[in-house]
Amino acid sequence: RPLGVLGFSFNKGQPRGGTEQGPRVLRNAGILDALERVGNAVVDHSNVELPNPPDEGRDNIAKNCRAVGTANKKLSEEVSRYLKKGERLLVLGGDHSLGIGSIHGHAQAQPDVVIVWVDAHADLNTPMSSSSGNMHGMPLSFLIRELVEFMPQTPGLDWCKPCLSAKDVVYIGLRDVDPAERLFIEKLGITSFSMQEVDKFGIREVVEKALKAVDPSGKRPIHVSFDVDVMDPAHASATGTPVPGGLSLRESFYLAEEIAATGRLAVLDIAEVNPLLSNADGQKTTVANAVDVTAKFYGSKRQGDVPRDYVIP
Ligand code: DIR
Ligand code: MN
Ligand code: MN
Ligand code: MN
Repeated sequence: RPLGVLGFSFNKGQPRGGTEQGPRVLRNAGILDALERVGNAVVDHSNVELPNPPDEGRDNIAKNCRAVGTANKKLSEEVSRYLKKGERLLVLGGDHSLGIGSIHGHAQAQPDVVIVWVDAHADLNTPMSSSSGNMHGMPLSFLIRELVEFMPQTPGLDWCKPCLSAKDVVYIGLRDVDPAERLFIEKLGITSFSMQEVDKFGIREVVEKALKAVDPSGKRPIHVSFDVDVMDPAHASATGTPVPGGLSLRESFYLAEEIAATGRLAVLDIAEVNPLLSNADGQKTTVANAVDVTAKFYGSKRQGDVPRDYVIP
């Protein structure tokens, strides 16, 4: 199956400029090449065309909700259209509010999708429970059916009907979770492997348990939403909300290699790369590591790869 690539050049789900440059810096770092080298038939669909939204002020508890809603509606439509054409998809963010459109679109095309949310944060706040008002901390609340009773009408997001059950979602890497998010996780019974469980079981058992929890049959399509801040700031400092104590590069690679081995990765989001933060060195390593982890999700292996057209010299 072809691998479509969609850029989502967007920053209004959080307050810092720079995430809109994620797609550009990831492409410049050779992400498409890295994917082709290991046998993927890559089709770059360029960036989702987004309207230039007017300034919204602070009239809603979910900041910039109209811009976030409009952009994500567009993303949802494109994701669903390309999946229905038979492609797999890589979505290059952009801030993590992109989870709304990417997962919504995925669920329209493949209603039995399961979500592996790989992040330091749970991104499960409702507009009311959020203390920041930043929508990159809210995407899952707009998608999970069991949360509808807690959701306000949000301008710009009326199109987004919840399409997931709590049991279709599993977290890996959590270490900065707000009180309401923790309560939702418990109330709804969302399976979660925080960094505490990564320490306790090791990444090998965590990945195995996570995939088993969300899909014991091992047959359903997988959507991985990967926030680069899940990685330790030593490996990904150019991101808006770095949190110490994260996944090592090795743990990140292992997770990606195991997901690749399932053969069921349908959509991968790479979110929250911000090339305007950190320092020159941090920017370089963050982008390089994001590219390397992405390649592992699509078949590149640490044991070594033989490129498709390789000839022994
Ligand atoms: C926090 C931070 N939980 C919030 N969320 C972040 O604003 O809701 N998500 N940084 O990636
Ligand atoms: Mn196209
Ligand atoms: Mn995060
Ligand atoms: Mn996130």
